[in-house]
Amino acid sequence: MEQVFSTPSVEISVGKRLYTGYKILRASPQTQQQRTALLLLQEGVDFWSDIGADNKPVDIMVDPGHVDRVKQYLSLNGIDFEVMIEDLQKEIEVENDTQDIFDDDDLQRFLPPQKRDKRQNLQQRKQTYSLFDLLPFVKPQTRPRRKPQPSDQVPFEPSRRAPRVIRHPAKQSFSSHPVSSTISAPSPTSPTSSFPSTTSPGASPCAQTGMNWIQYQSFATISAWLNCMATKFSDKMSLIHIGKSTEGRDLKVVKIGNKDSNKPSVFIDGGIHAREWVSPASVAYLIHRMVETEGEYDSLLDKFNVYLLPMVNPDGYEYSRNHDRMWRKTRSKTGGKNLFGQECHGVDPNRNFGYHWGGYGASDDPCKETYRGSHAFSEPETLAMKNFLLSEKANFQLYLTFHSYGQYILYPWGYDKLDTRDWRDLKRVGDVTGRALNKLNGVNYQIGSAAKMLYPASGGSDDWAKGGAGIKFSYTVELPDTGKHGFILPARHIKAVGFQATTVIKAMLTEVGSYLPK
Ligand code: 0X9
Ligand code: ZN
Repeated sequence: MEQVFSTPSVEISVGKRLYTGYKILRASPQTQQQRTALLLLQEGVDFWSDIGADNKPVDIMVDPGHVDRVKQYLSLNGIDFEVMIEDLQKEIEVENDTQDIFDDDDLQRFLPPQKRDKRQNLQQRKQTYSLFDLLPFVKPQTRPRRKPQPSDQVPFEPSRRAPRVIRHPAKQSFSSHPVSSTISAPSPTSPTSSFPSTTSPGASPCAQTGMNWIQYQSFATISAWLNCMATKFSDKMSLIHIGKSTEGRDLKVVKIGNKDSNKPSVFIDGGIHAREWVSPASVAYLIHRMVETEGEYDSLLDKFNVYLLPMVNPDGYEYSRNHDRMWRKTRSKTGGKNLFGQECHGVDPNRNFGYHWGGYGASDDPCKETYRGSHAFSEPETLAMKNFLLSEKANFQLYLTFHSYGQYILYPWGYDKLDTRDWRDLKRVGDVTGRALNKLNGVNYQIGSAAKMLYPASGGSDDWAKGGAGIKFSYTVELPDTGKHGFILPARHIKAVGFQATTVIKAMLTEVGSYLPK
């Protein structure tokens, strides 16, 4: 592709890379020849998804200077394509807005039916629904299990509202994209409305950290929130420091459950890839629900200990917030330089785990998005996970890692199109989870082995969890959407996607439990 691509013109404003006029094209190759043509294109253009088998569409990010030539190239090769995102920068700028929340009909689904108002004018709506209606820090109002303790600086207080019982969230999805972009909202009966201020009765005791579910949060906020939660809910959760990132950020695992280490356990992580913001947000939401929802998780927590690492790659995440929204990798120094002499930082953490490390789909070029690292577990973040999973005295039965986007439930192997010996068990649990998501959230996930369903990619955490750590049930869940927004999922969807994550964990733990000795 040398003849097509020239020096990259990178627009930067106040230390941030801009994506003005960048387009996301979805190409649908139909033949091997067309896939080969895309492979050549991959040399010079950023792909959001890898080239898979069969006729899987591929999402390509193209800068404005090359849009016409890339379109021509696709047409010349007879490859069908559509424009998924017209101007990436525009999407980035509104992604974390809470302003448009009132303009958005989707939001109506976050509200209880009596509060929905389909055709009121905006001004009226603004008056009708305060922002506090959307604040997440509501204690779902069932009876408290224990009396307030003196150590609770902000004690639980019974709601002035009638108890809300979460039963069967209505089947709802909203889709405005032809390729079934489906994100379901939580039930209208789920606790979405809130008290008018963080100091009000019923507000989360950790709301003052700034944590909420209507915006993507900084690592510092998430970290402060975790510290606060561990203090306020010390009877339910604790923090385990498992190491530090390259830039010195703490990697904190939340442990929920009791001291019985013989119990079967699950490890859940998020934020392996920096730009997949909805992943750490959803794992944080899971922690919130597991800890702050009285009763909802009691029976599962009786059987399982749950370990959660909301952000595996905090350096990359912060880099994606402050400098380059599309950053995927870690931020370690690799020693690599590109054609223009610029240093190439970072390793793809999901190519850095030590099971079939360095095989298909993992690059040895430090300047590539899928750089595997100099050796397996070269990154402090992946090494910390490995050491923890191998040394913690826990009986891990399930490994679950949240990524985005695409709406997939993937199981090993990812390194090659091969089946595990127990693939039927993995598929069964995946299928049950997919059905639960569909029933409860009205959303469709595709289920299959990673290499066959997407593309072969070696060094993934899911493969290592199974092949290296011996955890039978291992899954990568690619959260929403299916491409309308891609990685730039507006923050107003966090709660709905987080709710899907709760459905995943409940279904998986219930099913995995049925494989365990009684
Ligand atoms: O390519 C990846 O690492 C994952 N997709 S993403 O778009 N989030 O980057 C999929 C990983 C699936 N698992 C393995 N290939 N082992
Ligand atoms: Zn990912």
